[in-house]
This record gives sequence, structure tokens and C-alpha cells, in this order.
Amino acid sequence: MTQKTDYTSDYRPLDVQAIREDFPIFAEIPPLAFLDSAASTQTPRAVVDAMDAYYDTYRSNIHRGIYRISEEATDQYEKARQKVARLINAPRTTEVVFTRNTTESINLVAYSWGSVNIQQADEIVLTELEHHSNLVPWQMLAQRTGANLRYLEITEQGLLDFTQLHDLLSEKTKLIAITHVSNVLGTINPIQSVVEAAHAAGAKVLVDAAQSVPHFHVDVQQLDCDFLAFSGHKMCGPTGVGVLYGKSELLEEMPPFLGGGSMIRSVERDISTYADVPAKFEAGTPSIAEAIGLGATVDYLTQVGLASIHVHEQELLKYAHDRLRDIDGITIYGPAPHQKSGVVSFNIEGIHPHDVAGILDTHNVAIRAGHHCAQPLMKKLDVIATVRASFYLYNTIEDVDRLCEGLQKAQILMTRRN
Ligand code: C6P
Repeated sequence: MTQKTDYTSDYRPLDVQAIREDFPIFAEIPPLAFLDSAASTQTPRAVVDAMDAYYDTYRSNIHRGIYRISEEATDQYEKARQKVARLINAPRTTEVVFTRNTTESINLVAYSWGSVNIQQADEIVLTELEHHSNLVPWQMLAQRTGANLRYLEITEQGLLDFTQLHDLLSEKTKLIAITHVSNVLGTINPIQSVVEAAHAAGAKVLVDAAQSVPHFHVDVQQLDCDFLAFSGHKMCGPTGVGVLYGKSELLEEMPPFLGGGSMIRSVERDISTYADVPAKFEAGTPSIAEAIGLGATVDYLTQVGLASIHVHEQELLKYAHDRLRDIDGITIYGPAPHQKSGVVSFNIEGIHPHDVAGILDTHNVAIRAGHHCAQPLMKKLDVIATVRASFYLYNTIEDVDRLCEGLQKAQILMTRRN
């Protein structure tokens, strides 16, 4: 089952040097080759400015104050929601719920939707590519309800094995929870095809878009997914704010996740009625500055152009693969550059990934080493950890060169030590 999506239709070349000037950290630490954006990105000045403006000029709580600065804060918070809805082409702004991060968005669905839609012997289909955030909430739901988890496996190239999908789906399947892009292998999954198959079997689809929304244009109407989750901090936005998109008809029928202020219509001594979506899912004072910052992030990414970001990352990926392949004893995991987005995972024979990371750090090259919160995938790859370099709009060919030079130095150092 394959699907071609053109992520590059409105592409124009990036002026990476100008982009780097938007990010204060590159002036602060000039030699920094930051290759860990899949964990958390850097922040452009415009996003910090938007949050500073809130704190300096209209800080107040939202949805309750009957005075000017509170109305301004409410207005900016709701404008951020509109911007996010436009970014992912959500049909309605009310289908965008602000959460803390991808993890919370997925937990919200697992608790709320899961509590009324999953019963004993129902099946939830996951894939071997999932991050723990899209595994553990479903394991917890399965333990609560007696439902079963089924796994779609990956091929040797790190692509999903779609030949298995139809055998996995049955009238018992209630949900497929799948990542759009693997945070370890970078594999871009053909979500539209998965959604078509799931819907034909009467199942819903939740897409973990933590590694896709930041990197290319994601359109929830085109995907026709039922839920989609992502985090602000992986797309140049602040920490502490994330998004859950859900189709209206599903969100409206779901019970609240957390109870408290802001999510109610009326409260009696023994019972309450709840606010409409999205307020029903935003109990308590939300991350106001962060949501406003996320709005500024959407403006920034839209102005740069997600198609351009994707093409730039593709160039870096291709170059990185070519250069890494020349290093002795290297194993690169996952598919070819054109089948993936933003990350390259690898190991070098005889050097532990943590040692690689430590040595690269001494050369001001920041990468991630470890299991990347994907332990079942590590088991499948038969490794305990990998080294992972991940790219974003501010990375350059020189960053890749510095990575490769650092790896060669690591090899020399380790050979001398042994
Ligand atoms: N991956 C990485 O270095 P949170 O922490 O909730 O913002 O994102 C969780 C998450 C969910 N799904 C995917 C595909 C992810 O990549 C992540 C976060 C980071 O790969 C931290 S482990």
C-alpha cells in the first residue's frame, strides 16, 4: 500500500543564514551545530517577543476577566487557536484543543474516548515505530478494559509492512494509533491509506504528528484522521503547550479528561454540566503565554514556508546519508532519505552511542543518543541505543560536515583508548 503526497508544491529556497539570525542561540553559542531538533527545537526571537508582550503588557487570566487586558489575553489565546486550526486545515477552530504536549493529547484520547469506546476483547492497532507516548497510554487503557493490542510490523528497510494491515483489521478493531513520522527512523507513514483501511473496517485513527507538523504541511481534512496530536516545542514554539485535533462529532461525545474550573457550564453540589468543546477539555488556567507563543510560531513557520523547510531537510538528509556512508563501521537505520523526514539514526561499531554523544559535545555538536523513548523499536532493530542526528530549518551542510568530522575524531580517540 503506497501513497504519494507532494510536500513540496509551494517550495522556494531557504535563506538559512537569515533564518539563523532569527534564533538568538546561534549568536550566543556561535560554534553550535544543533542536531537535536527532534527532541526539542530552538526558538526564534519572534516567539519569545510574543510571550514577552503578554507578560509585559497584558498579563492576566483568560475567559473570565471583564477588563481590558484580560479581554486582550483571551483574544490572543483564541487567535492562536485559529492560527493552529488554519495550519492543519481543521474545518472548525473548536476542533483544536490546547494541551501541554503530544503525550497529554494522546492520554486525553486514551482516557476520554477510550473510556466510552473501548471494551473487553476490542482491539487497538499500534505499530512497531511508536514512541512510548503512543504506546503506554494504550497499554494502560488495555489493562483497564481488557482490550488487546495488535502490532503492525516494519520491514527490514524500516517501512511499515502494509501487507499485514488487512489481516490485522477486523470488526474487533476500534482504533489505529500510528505515528506520522518515526522519531527514530524518520519513516513517513502513508496515513491517508491507513485511514482509508481503518474507516472501511469501522475503526478510528489517531495520528501522532509530533514529528510531522513541524516539518511539512499536514492537512487533517486530506488525511481524514479522527485525532491528531503534536507539541509546540518541536516546532520552534514554547514548551508546555501542545495540540489535540479531534473531529467535532467525536470531541462532543467524549467525556471530560480533567475536571475543574473553566471546563464547566454549571456546578451543583453533587453534579456538574460541562462547557462546549474545546473548553470542556481545557480545565484550569491553561499555558496562556505558551499558547500565544505557539500562535507566533505558526506565523513564523508559515512565513518561512513548510514546503521549503521540507525540501531543505531533504537536502541535508541526502547529504548526511552520503557522507555518513563513508565512515568505517557505520550502520544507518531506516529507509532512504526520500522516504523519511528530518532524522538519521546510526551506530558506529565498537563505540557506545553515549560515548559518541559525549565526544561530539566536546566539538559543540549536539545530537541525541539513547533509546529515543522507543524501546520496542530498539528491540526490533536488535540494538540497545542509537545515535540520532535530526535536522531543521536552521541547519546547514556545515553542521553535517562537523558531525562527520566529530565522528571520525571519536573513532580515532576510541581506537587509541582500546
Ligand atoms: N520525542 C525525541 O527526542 P512530548 O514529549 O509529549 O512533547 O512528545 C512525545 C513524542 C511523541 N511522539 C513522537 C513521535 C515523539 O518524537 C515524541 C518526542 C522526543 O524523539 C523526546 S523522547
